[in-house]
Amino acid sequence: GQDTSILTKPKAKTERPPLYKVMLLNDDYTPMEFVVHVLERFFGLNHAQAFDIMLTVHKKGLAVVGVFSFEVAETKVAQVMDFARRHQHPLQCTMEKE
Ligand code: NFA
Repeated sequence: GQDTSILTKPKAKTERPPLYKVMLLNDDYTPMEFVVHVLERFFGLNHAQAFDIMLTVHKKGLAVVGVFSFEVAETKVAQVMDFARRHQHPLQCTMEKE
């Protein structure tokens, strides 16, 4: 037809924005109670959920603590990294596209 683009690009899919996994990494020095506090404070987990995820990180080396939009994930990572640095703990928080 007159609109040639419809022949070459017929798919008008409803694209969702990409999601990002936010992960916590294990280390030998950050106190377990501090990690539990971080999970409660920045990820809205209750104490039991926070304790479970902390133990998973401790035993497996890392765990996904939540899945968010880029902007929210970036904010969580920055908040956790800043909080850990201020308390002089080496806790690492990273994000990765799902
Ligand atoms: N491995 C730390 C310890 O034994 C606890 C920890 C858990 C640190 C989860 C970082 C993340 N004190």
